[in-house]
Amino acid sequence: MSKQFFPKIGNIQFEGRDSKNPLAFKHYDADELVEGKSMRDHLRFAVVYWHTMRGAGGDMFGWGTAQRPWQTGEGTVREAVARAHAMFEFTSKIGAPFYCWHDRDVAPHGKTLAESNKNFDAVAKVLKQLQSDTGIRLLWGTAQNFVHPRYVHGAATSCSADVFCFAAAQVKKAMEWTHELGGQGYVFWGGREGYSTLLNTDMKRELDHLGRFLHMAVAYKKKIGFKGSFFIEPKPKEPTRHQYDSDAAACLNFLREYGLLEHFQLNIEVNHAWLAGKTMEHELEVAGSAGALGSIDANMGDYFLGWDTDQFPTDLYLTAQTMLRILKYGGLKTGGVNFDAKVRRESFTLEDLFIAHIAGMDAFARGLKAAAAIRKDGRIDGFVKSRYRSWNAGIGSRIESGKATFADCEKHALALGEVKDLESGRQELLESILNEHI
Ligand code: XLS
Ligand code: NI
Ligand code: NI
Repeated sequence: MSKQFFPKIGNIQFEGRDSKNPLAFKHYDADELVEGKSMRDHLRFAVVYWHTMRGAGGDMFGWGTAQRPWQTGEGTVREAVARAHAMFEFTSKIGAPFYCWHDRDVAPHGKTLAESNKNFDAVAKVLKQLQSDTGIRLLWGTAQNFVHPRYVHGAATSCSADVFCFAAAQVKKAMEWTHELGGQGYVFWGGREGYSTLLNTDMKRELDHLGRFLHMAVAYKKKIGFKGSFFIEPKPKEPTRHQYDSDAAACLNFLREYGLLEHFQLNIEVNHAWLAGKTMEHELEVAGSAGALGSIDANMGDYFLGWDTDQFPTDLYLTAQTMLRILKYGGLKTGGVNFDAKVRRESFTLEDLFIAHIAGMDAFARGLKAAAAIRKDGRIDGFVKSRYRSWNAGIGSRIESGKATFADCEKHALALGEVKDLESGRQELLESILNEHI
């Protein structure tokens, strides 16, 4: 690798739980086996281009604060190539096997679509080289269909058919490069696919267009022979007031309604779940039970702020509950734990980028170990199983198998006179068992 952007920092090592070194893992030991599989393979960590390389720490009230020597402000392909080197140096040193991008994080917008494509081609070739130099793989690619002013009314759900075509062209290109770079998946996050007021919106027509758009993507996937997974990433709002892919259940319903379910899985993001008024584990359970748990965007929100703060996930209860659901549904296959997270504006040094990822990776390692211990302990699973035992035989099993009628239920209830053996839900006990493992 040419010029180093992090010359003072070497490869981050696992030093064990007693280490006080801020630049070392205390819990994430990539080779350690959990339930017979290495942590590396369970967690499949990915670094994001957008926050980690492009985030400057600006907010509505202040300029960026982040020290990012690769951001020269030129907006050229040359700058983008240097940034690609910074990205791979960082990802190698932190020891993440994967990374993710939006097309326009990687290469600058051109004045025309043709120029944007040319810029993207030039930088994506460098990514290909860097992937082969470092062994880092692409978890997923996506198209940034929300920053440019043309997407003011949405992309696939824009009122303008011209805008739809630009969005389609961008996704087409991003899919081609995802395929060429061996991406494990491709993500659709509906940034501006929603509305601000129904007074100017034909919702049904917009949803039909989104359905068309995704069918076109499925057809193109087949055409180019891309074997990776398609993921939809739910989020209820921000930037739109109402986003169509509002939560896991809404996405699944949409996919089912438009005949797309077999082609998509979900990419569940913690902060988006919270914005939808749901827990992460709820969203994972909804996706998992539908056979559609694909990947996760790992971050968390702030309990006191109502927007996508995208903080690094450092809450052990969150990571433990997340990993419990993921293990329950057989683990991540083509998906991964993608740090769609940004350092706080106050954490502006280069070192903070490492510290934040270490904090997130260690929190997930502990969450994974806690989840495995809870499963091995078996009390929580055992409790849930036993709670439903009235369904295993007699009237319960006849209802489940579809053999019982309302009249049978009535007969059963009349014979009982009253339900006599209701049992406690034991929430506090179960929470304390969870605590034992954290
Ligand atoms: C924004 C989303 C975005 C997607 C990729 O809130 O999380 O970053 O993950 O387009
Ligand atoms: Ni995300
Ligand atoms: Ni987000």
